[in-house]
Amino acid sequence: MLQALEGEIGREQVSAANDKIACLSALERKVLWLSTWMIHNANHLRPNRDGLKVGGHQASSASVATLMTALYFDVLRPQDRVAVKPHASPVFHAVQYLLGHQTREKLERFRALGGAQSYPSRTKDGETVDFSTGSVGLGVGMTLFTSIAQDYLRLKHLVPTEDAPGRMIALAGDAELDEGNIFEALLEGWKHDVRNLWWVIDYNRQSLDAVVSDRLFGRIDAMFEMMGWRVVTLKYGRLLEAAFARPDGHHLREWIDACPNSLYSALVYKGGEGWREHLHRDLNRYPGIRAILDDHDDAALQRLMTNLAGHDLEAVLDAFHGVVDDRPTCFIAYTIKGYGLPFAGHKDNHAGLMNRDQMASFQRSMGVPKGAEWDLFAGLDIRRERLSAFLEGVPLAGCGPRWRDALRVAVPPSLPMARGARLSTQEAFGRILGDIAGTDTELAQRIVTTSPDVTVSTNLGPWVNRRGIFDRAERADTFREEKVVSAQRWAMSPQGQHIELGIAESNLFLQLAAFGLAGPLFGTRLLPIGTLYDPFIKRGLDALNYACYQEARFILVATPSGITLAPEGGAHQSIGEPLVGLTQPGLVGFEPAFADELAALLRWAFEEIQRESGESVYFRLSTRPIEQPGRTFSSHLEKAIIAGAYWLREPADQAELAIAYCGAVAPEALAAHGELAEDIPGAGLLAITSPDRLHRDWRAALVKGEISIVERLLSRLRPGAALVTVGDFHPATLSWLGAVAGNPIVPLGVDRFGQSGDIPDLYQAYRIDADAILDAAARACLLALPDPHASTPGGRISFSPSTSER
Ligand SMILES: Cc1ncc(C[n+]2csc(CCOP(=O)(O)OP(=O)(O)O)c2C)c(N)n1
Ligand SMILES: [Mg+2]
Repeated sequence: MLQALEGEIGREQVSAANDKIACLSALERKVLWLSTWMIHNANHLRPNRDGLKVGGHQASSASVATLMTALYFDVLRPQDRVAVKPHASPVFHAVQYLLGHQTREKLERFRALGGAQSYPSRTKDGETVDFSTGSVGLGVGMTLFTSIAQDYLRLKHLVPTEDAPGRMIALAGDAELDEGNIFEALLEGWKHDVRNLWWVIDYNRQSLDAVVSDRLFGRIDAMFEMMGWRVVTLKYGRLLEAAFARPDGHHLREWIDACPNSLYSALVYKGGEGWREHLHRDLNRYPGIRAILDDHDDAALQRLMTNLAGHDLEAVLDAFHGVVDDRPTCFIAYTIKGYGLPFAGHKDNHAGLMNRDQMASFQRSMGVPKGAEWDLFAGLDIRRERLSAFLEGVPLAGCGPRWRDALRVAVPPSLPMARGARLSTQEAFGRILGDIAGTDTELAQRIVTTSPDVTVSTNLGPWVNRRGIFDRAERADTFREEKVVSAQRWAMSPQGQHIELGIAESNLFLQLAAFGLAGPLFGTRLLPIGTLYDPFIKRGLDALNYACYQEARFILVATPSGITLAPEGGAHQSIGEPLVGLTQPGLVGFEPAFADELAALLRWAFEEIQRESGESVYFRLSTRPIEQPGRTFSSHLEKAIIAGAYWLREPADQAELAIAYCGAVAPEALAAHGELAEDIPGAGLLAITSPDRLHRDWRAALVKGEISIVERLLSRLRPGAALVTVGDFHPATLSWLGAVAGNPIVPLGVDRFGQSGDIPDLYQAYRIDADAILDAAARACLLALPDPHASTPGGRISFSPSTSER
């Protein structure tokens, strides 16, 4: 009786498992069909107005159809997060469509305005996307840093910890592993003992241009194991394993193992006949192999020889479900690029599109009737109701929105001002943050800082001393325990609020991206601040762009900057970075000159990064101590500083000239302005705190037909008055000011670099010192249009050029 019952239960389990496999196989087929059709529709059936290829990657998509089916319809739990290789976007959209999270309209408009995006995009596709991808390698790295963010939140109990942590999963193309950021991330992950991380490598041995080097898997394997990862290799599917088990079958295995990637790919493309010819030539002496060849017609032989585990649903499911601990795991899944499609294995298939005839025969083979191309169930040998019921039970189907709401972190009405007669903005930053660290506010609790080995030299020291370094484990500060005197106290613990990174700026930006998405990903906001040297923004520029594209919110503090770095300069001088601030969507750039400006702006930044339509904020700071204005701070002034500019020295009504300066050159601008007092008594001195905000406001106002802030400021000058702009950056940062009201302009700035020296020498050499400003003022006045209202004809004013020209 008991035995019979057990038998009954066993049979039920088997039948449930079979049912699941049947449903998943049907979905796998559908995913392949829909992704292929989506691309075909976009390229061949939609009206084309510009003659450009729409594109989409049918081969890259087919390569991951099985892996994504297994993940999305069975393995993933709501708390798991995935970065999908960019060019598998059609598969991703097809999966979402089947889960009821994507509309047919969007699929029909794949790659069109408002349609499903070419590459999965948080900002454009919305909720279904956990991580945007596009620039290969970055999405993969992003999962690693998100895992650190998850640990950070859980270990501090900033998020509920009853549920198991999510697994951060990257579905990566094998060629993505060529990107340097992967290696940088791997090493950093090892240092931080990263957990709950899966990288699933679609090992199709093809990149965009070519077939990848032979035996690369060995290198990949060793690399991950060296970093403490588990490596799970999914190589052969069940058909091949069964063939290997036959008499002489091991020769077949050895043959495939030794087969160069290009030959394997070429034979995949050629099909059964090609395999037969080669196997016959190489292994005909083995009776068992001859028997295998005899048992398989060409189609069956092609099926057998392409039966890699990455296309074997059950093998894939076993591998994924086999990992139950939190050790980072790399799955090397052998696949075929274009699997199931006519150009499978062809080395040129990356951007290949099936033509109409190929599509028609593929459609027939898929059993999808004409007109039913978008139907969820057409062509599947499974009942609609059964598949619908299965889909309803998929954990990701009914889990509600993927993005979490997170409460705002309160920001106090003002931040402590760094006091002192002479201060640099970098010093002020360190002091303000150090003061916040000493408070017990929510703001202090939610700030998390990070820096790629320049924590001390960017003045994060006072913050770190008070708030400690984050580590999954408690680690003592040995120097302190050994009573070695040091200004830096670096105890490490899960309570720490600074993430110390190795020198890899790309990691910094991915870390900021991950922490800057803590709200939507985990439901608790963090306020990340990353510091680095300004010139090294360029090192991580693509990762910065990636972070902004995902609408991650963070504060970037770049210091020191420009040639003002002076003796330490030379190779470290930054020139074009303010233009990054000006041109990078999702990032607002500021370059304050004074400590009080920075305090107002930082406070604003903590609000801004939490605003629904806010952005991340970039501060370009300096190590140059300059005399502080020692002023009382009105709310009017505060507003102007945040808006981007204010008159530090008001111009007289209808003034002839204004000097507009930004950042650390304030003393030179003030000195030049002082010298001009005699020749042009009413000249104004415009302090610019954000070329970026001014420029945006100007453009927006032009569109709306309103008066911009900068226009209003410049309207204090007479029409056609002269302008000089100056900053320790490329002159293009401010030269556009001449176009606002048609003022003749002489823009000063730096357009070469590489020289160290002290500030007076460098400012003179690069022509941004007071003399240069005076010369520029003289030239600008010569260019200025005559004042129609002037009492003397000509209206030009002149004054002596600077000492350097005298
Ligand atoms: C940083 C970057 N460089 C270049 C590209 C263009 N690109 C897109 S996919 C690809 C090849 C990817 O090959 P692989 O990762 O093996 O994916 P597969 O198509 O084989 O699945 C390249 C070079 C890119 N998207 N990002
Ligand atoms: Mg590849």
